[in-house]
Amino acid sequence: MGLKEKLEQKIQEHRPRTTKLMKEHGNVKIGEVTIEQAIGGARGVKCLVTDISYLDPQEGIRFRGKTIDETFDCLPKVPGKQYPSVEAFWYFLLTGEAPTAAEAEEVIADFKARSTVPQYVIDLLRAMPRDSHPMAMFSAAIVAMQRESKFSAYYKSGQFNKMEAWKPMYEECTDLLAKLPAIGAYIYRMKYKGDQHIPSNPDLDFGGNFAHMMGVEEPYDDVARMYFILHSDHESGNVSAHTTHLVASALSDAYYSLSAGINGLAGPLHGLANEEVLRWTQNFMDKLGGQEPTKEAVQKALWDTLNSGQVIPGYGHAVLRKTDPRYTAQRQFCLENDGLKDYPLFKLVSMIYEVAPDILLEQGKAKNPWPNVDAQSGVIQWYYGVTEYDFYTVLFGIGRAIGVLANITWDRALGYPIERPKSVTTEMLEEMAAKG
Ligand code: NMX
Ligand code: MLT
Repeated sequence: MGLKEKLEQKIQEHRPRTTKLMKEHGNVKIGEVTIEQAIGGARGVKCLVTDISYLDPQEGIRFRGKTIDETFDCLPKVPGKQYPSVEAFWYFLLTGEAPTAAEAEEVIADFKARSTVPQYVIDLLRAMPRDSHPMAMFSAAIVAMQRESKFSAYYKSGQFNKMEAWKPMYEECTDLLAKLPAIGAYIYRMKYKGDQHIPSNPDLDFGGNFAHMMGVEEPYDDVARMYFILHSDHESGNVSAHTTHLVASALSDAYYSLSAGINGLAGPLHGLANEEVLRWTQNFMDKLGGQEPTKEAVQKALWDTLNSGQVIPGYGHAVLRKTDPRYTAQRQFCLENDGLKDYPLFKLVSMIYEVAPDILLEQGKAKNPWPNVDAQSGVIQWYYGVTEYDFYTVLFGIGRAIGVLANITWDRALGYPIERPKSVTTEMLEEMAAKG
């Protein structure tokens, strides 16, 4: 059974559960909202539903019920490689089942058939000022392809059927995802590699072809697979996932929705933190002027950052209350790699890990003093020669697309309505507060 047929089967099985919950248990309370939550960014308010991933504050992310290690273990690996293909993972996120090697190969072939980037996207990227941020380029490239939308064409066809709408959405999410490695690599080489480009290799999978088009040698292909899978999904409340879902809830197509989500990812409190971590460490190294970093110097630099009103990038989290297992997975990758283990930047990042939590605890503001995914990801990129850190959030964006596109396919499958929470005025809150 192909992926689309398997997905259809899963959707048919799932729909009665959602219908039953809505019809028979729609008035069961799952939480309350306080004034602090209404003003404070809806932290902890349970008002989104997804089965694709779940974030436990202590344990971290599970994809379709599996931890990071279980996820990597259950998926077929690319032959001769350490990590599974992104295509196998896409199958898993969509269906909740690990594909066989043959099923994964089918998805790889399907992605290849959809991977050509239209020339007008290249023209658009070339027309943008070369110093545009890579995330602005990435987002613009995605929204430019809206004219290809199969979902919008279906909506306009006059035959729109809510139960069938996931099909064109699935098609265009796959179309869009399959093109992202080539778009990312084009931006990278246009901006940083003298505008010299490397044509796609049709024999390679998503991660392998990305590494090839970036012009970075093995094992960067496995790094890319690991990186994209780790960054794919973090349940639905984070800014990029929530934005993508929100925009799609208006029946905007995948191009509009993903572009909007990518714009949210570009903020320094969200995905741009991976760029900020490298900017911070490079500034720190520059100030040291070639001297070995000491714990005392790191402590002083972290306090200087806090005292100047800035956050320590890569630390803290809105949900997590422990070290992010995505941080740990990447740290483990470094520790198991002889070159990386002794790499000065890795040692510095490890030293920050030793001192930053205590400093954040002493400062007493951050609810979570532990590192998140962004604190570790740049080191690996840097080690493999991708040192242009303003590109790092594009890497996050390619990964994040896998999760959010799987989510909006399911949004259409389950007929989720337009999202429209209610607002109140400050005066109303004051009245409610007075009543207690
Ligand atoms: N450095 C300094 N202050 C911090 C940090 C940090 N790393 N994390 C939280 N705080 C402060 C926060 O700014 C807030 O201060 P104030 O009361 O003055 O506004 C206070 O601690 C309470 O914030 P929290 O409730 O702990 O965190 P919140 O849920 O509001 O925000 C983040 C979560 C992730 C935005 C926040 O921890 C942060 O800014 N971290 C640094 C940026 C970062 O690493 N972002 C990447 C997150 C993961 N990702 O990839 O998206
Ligand atoms: C993410 O991966 O989206 C970040 O860790 C932020 C979040 O979950 O809020």
